[in-house]
Parts: sequence; C-alpha cells; structure tokens
Amino acid sequence: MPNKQIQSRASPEIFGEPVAGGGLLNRRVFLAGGALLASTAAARDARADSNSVGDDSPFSMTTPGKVFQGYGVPAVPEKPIQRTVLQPYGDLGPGAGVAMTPLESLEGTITPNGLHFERSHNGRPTIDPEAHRFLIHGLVKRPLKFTIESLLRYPMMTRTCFIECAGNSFFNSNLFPEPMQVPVGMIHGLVSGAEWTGVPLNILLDEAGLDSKGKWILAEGADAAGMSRSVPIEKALDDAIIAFYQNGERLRGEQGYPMRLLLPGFEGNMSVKWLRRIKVTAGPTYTKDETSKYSDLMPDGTARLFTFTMGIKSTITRPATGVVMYGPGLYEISGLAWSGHGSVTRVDVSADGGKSWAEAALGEPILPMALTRFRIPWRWDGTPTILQSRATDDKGNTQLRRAVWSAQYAAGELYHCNAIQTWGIGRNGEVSNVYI
Ligand SMILES: Nc1nc2c(c(=O)[nH]1)N[C@H]1C(S)=C(S)[C@@H](COP(=O)(O)O)O[C@H]1N2
Ligand SMILES: [Mo]
Repeated sequence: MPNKQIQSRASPEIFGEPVAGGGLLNRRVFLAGGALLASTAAARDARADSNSVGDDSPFSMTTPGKVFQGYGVPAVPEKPIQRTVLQPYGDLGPGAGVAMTPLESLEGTITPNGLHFERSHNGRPTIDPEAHRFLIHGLVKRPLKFTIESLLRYPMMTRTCFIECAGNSFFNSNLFPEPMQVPVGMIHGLVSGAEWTGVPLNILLDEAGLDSKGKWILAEGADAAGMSRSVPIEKALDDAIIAFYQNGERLRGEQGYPMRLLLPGFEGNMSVKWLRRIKVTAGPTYTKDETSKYSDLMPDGTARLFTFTMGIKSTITRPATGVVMYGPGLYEISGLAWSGHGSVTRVDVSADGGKSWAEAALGEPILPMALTRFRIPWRWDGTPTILQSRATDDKGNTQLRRAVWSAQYAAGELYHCNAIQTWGIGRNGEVSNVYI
C-alpha cells in the first residue's frame, strides 16, 4: 500500500510559543478562525501573482466535461483508496474476516458507505427484501411478523454514531507482543462513523406488548453465521434502532441490507445485521457468539461475559502509520476520538512520549457515541518524536497507557483494546507503531 505524504506548512509567527513539549502549539488558532489564518505565512505563500491567472487555460477549460452518471463514484485518482481485506481462514472461510476502513485516507467524522468497515463471520448473505420477514416473539403479548414494506411505514429517527468491533485495534492488543507496522487503518479501522435512520425498537416492542418477565432480547441474523446476541431490555427500550438507511441511502449489503439492529456505543457484534428475529427472554441466551467469542479473558483464566460498552478511545490519524511526513515544519495533527459511554469532552496530545500534554481542539458538533475529530497545530523540528493522544469522556473515563491496559487481561486477549496509541516519528519522517 503506497504511503501518503503530508507536507509541512510555512511556519507563521501567529502560532506563538509551544504550549507543551515537542513543539505542540496552541489549539486556539483553530478556534479564532479565518481572520487569524488569513494572515499566516501559509496563506501568504498561496497568494498568486494576479497577472498570471488565466494566461494559460488548463485543458479542462477548453474541452467539455464528462457526461452525467446515475450513481456517482469516487474521482479517478481517489479510486485506489480501498478497505484492507483480511481473510484469516483463506479459502476455508472466505466470508469470515474483515474489511477495514482506511483511516489514514479520510477526514471528518462520517465514513463514506463504500469504505465503512465490514466484519462478517460467514459472508454477506443475499437477501430478497420482498421475501424477508422480521419476527418479534417470546415473552410478548402479541407475536408480530413484519415485511420490510410494513416496517418502512413506522415513524423513523436519524442518529449519527460509530460502530466499533470489539476486536478493533487487535494489532495493538495482547495478541501481538510486538507492535505491528501497518497503516493506522489496519490497526484501528474496525470503527466507522455514519448517520443511521430507522425505526426505534421500543415502538415495535410496545406494539408487541412486553410481558413483565421479559428482561432480555435475543437478536438473530439471517446469515450463514446465524449471528445471535443477547441484549438487556433496558438497552432495547432506550436507544436501539432497527436501521434501514445508512448516510441517506438504503443499507449496503455489507452493513446488513435490508435491515440491521443498531445499538449505539455497544460492541459492534451486537448490532446484528440482516436481522430476522427478536425474541424477548427472561435472561441472556448464552449464544456461541457471546460465550466462545466476545468474552474477555482475564489473567486468572476466567472470562468476563457481556462487556457491552466500547471504551473511550482515540488515535491520531495524521501523521500516523501509512503516512510519511515531509521535512521539519508546521503540521496539523488530526485524529479521531470516541466513547461508547457518551460524549468526548477532551483530547490531550503529547509530542514528548507522555511527559507533557496539550489540549486539542474538538470539531463540532460533539455527539454522544459518535466519532469526534480533534486537531492541534505542531511544529516538528525534524528530530525523532513520540506522538500520543489521550481522550476523556463526559462520564470521566480516560485512556490508559498500553502497559496498564494490557496488564488487566490475559496474554492473547484481543477484545476491547482502548489503550493509548503511540506513534514514533523518525528523523526521515517515517511513522512507526510503538509500544510504551
Ligand atoms: N448477522 C450478522 N450480524 C453481524 C455480524 C455477522 O457476522 N453476522 N458481524 C458483527 C460484528 S462482529 C460487527 S463488529 C458488526 C460490524 O458491522 P459492519 O460490518 O456493518 O461494520 O456487525 C455485527 N453484526
Ligand atoms: Mo465485531
């Protein structure tokens, strides 16, 4: 995979003195907005000699452009930006694996549908939306069976949130004693952000009429993995959505077309795709997907079950592995932070291996259980540097150093890794994954 290159900007006085070690500058330059930036040397460098404009019209201005197309595709130079596909079982199980979001190539907080990560346990089923039925049964007064068409007539809501696989960042987990040197998208790209639209599950459960003994639900997918997970009834009634739309268009096949469960902030595995039934139960069902998998191995050999919420996490995405820096100078550090517990309230960045920290600017709006973009200006002096980000959420959760995170779990444990990510910047501008 080709490394992207980023160039430093000219170094304007406006950024002032560093606010923390390693050349971190004041985030306020972003908050002050355009007026300040317009006076920077970077803007001055970009100013053109007005006489030259229009002297040599580019080819694109002297030839009519291309015709319209019914469904848009990325601009030609952007087409090489692809998800990274990993199929650990090869031809034995080609549908078991992941397609990871290339975080190093994206900006903002919404993942384009074609680059949303996919984690499937036995491939993407082909489901005829006309034939598909969705059943609500178990401890309810009136079992209900829906067609997609009938479900689409219910009141809908729209919500922006992330989905993150519990196995995200497995390349940094206890599974790998040495840091893997792969692009940031291969380390943390089992998280994506999207705007989802669908029917609140509580409307459908109300219609079915919950039995007072119903304390959990079992959600089952119509795929060859028969994915099934138990969810506490509180979550089902609180913010669970039966999603039909993803960033404005109907779900992609990868994301569960024609319908999926969406449980904001919970481990991605529980957001069952290709949803075919919900059974209301008195207790958890202890399915294969929540006992043999998606349980967390502890140092004493026991396994924690039902660790639903995805922890507070962040990573710098630029500069990061998969991105090469181009010489000393002024850079913008940009990254993503998110928490399954609520909203990100603060991201601190260190450019001296955690000795000192500076607060980054957060992009608005900051939504609970959604990706949040952070930025901070940084003057790199060209010497080897250790970069880190540490996020905090509105419930007071913050990230741990990797060694501390790691010690909580058994060797080989890979789920729920939300340790602080460390990038090493070499003298040549190359970025490496570092464990400290
Ligand atoms: N039916 C079904 N639902 C599923 C899965 C699956 O394999 N089958 N994978 C789960 C896992 S492990 C994750 S992390 C999320 C990923 O959602 P995405 O592929 O839309 O990103 O879907 C979950 N829902
Ligand atoms: Mo997952």
